[in-house]
Amino acid sequence: MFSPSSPVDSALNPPILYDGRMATTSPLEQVPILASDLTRVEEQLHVAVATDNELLQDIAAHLISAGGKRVRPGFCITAAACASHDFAPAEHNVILGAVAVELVHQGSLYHDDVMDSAETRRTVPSVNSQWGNHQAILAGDFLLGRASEIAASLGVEVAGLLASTISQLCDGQVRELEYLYRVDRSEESYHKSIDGKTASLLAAACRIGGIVGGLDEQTIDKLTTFGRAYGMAFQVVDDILDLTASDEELGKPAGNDMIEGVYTLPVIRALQDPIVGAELGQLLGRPIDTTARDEARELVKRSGALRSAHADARHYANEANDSLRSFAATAGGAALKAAADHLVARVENLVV
Ligand code: GRG
Repeated sequence: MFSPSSPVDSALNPPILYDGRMATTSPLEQVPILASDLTRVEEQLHVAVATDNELLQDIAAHLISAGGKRVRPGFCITAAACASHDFAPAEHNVILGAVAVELVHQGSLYHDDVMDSAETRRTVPSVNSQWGNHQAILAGDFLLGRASEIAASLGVEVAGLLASTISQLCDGQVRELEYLYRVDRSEESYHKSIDGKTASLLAAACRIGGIVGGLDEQTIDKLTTFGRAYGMAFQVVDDILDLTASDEELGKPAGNDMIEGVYTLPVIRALQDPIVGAELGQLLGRPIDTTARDEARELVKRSGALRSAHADARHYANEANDSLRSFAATAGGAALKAAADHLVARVENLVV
C-alpha cells in the first residue's frame, strides 16, 4: 500500500535495519488508515507555511520537504482514535493539532541546528548551512508562530498547552547547555533535560490528540502519561543510537554528542564505571576530535553502559504501555503499545 521508505511507513516503524535484523511487527499494520491521515498532515504542513514571502516560504518548507518520521503527528492522530473501536479517518481539527505539534518540533530543530552548527539534518543540508543562522532562527520562529495560530484555532486549552510545551523545550535545552563538557553531570540532570527537550512534546502530541478528539479527562491524562514516558524512552534510544549507529543510518553525523560536550545517559553511567570510568574521564571534559571520540565510544561500549541505558528505555516503554492498558483492545491503543515496544526493540541488538 505504501513504500517502505515513505514518511508514512516510517512514522511509527523507522526503516532502519541493524545487522540485517528486522525488529518486531509494524504498528501500522494494525492501523492502515493512518497512512491517509498522514498524507493529509503533509498537505496541511505545506498550507501552514504558505506566505507571499517566497524566500521565507522556501526556508520554512525545507525540512517539511526533507521528510522525517512524523512520530508526533502519528501519535496525535492515534491518540485521538484510541478510545474508539473503529479507526475512522481523523477529523480535520485532529489533523490540525498534529500539524501544530510537528511545526513546533521542526522549529526546535531549526534552532537546535543553529546551536550545534549542524551541516545536515534528515539527510539534506541543514537550514543554517544552506541559508545562514539568521534566516534559520527567523524561519524557526515563523514555524512556531504558525503553530501557535493553528493551536489558537483549536481553542484556549490547546493554545495554552502548546505554549507551555515550547517553554519546556527551552527549559530542557538550557539544562543541557548548563552541563556541557561536565563529567560530573548527574543522571538527575540528564533526566530533567530530556523530559523538557523531548518528552514534553510527545506528551503534548498525545494530549492534544485526546483534547481535540473529544476524549474524557481521565483518558486524556493516560494518553499524556503515555506520551511523556514514550518520549523519555525515545530520547534514551536516540542517545544510544548516537553512540552506535552510522552517519548513513542517522541522516546526520553520528557520535556528535560527545564532540559537542553533551554527555548522555550511557556516557554518564560509563563515567561511573570502576574499570573504564577514569580513562573516559581523562578523554572527556573538553572539546575532542573524532579520534578521541571513537576511543571514548569504545570505552562506553566496554563498560556495559549501553545495555544499562537500554534497560532504562525498556522501563520507560513499560511505563508508557501500562498507562494504556485499558485501551489494549482498540486499534489505536494497540498501535501505541506496539510503537513503544518497537522503539526499544529496534536498538536491542546494538547494545549487546
Ligand atoms: C524554539 C521550540 C523551540 C525550542 C528551543 C532548541 C530547543 C529549544 C530545543 C531542541 C530540542 C531538541 C532538538 C530535542 C531533540 C528531540 C529529538 C530526539 C529530535 C529528533 O526527533 P525525530 O527522530 O526526528 O522524531 P525526525 O527528523 O524524524 O522528525
